[in-house]
Amino acid sequence: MNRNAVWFGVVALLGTAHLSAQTADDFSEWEKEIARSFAELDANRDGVLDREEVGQHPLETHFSMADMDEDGQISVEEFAAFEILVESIEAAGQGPSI
Ligand SMILES: [Ca+2]
Ligand SMILES: [Ca+2]
Repeated sequence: MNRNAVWFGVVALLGTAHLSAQTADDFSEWEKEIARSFAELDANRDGVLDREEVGQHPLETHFSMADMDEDGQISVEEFAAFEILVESIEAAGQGPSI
């Protein structure tokens, strides 16, 4: 199993946990929030984030981790998956803060 397959498995698990913990309304609010944060970072509006756009955002430090398909850009799906991961870590109250 390669690294990406492991990652997608982890994200799928976390996503399921995330969904079950919230109502559908909360989830669509969360989706909107993700889309808004993503749009704020996507300075050139090409629908993906590159390292330059991520800039000072905490995501910059973890760029290669968030970039699951290793194409050098963060898609909205990768961004959402990364946010779920960060929230899960924070909710668990363990690990380094991201
Ligand atoms: Ca962009
Ligand atoms: Ca990518």
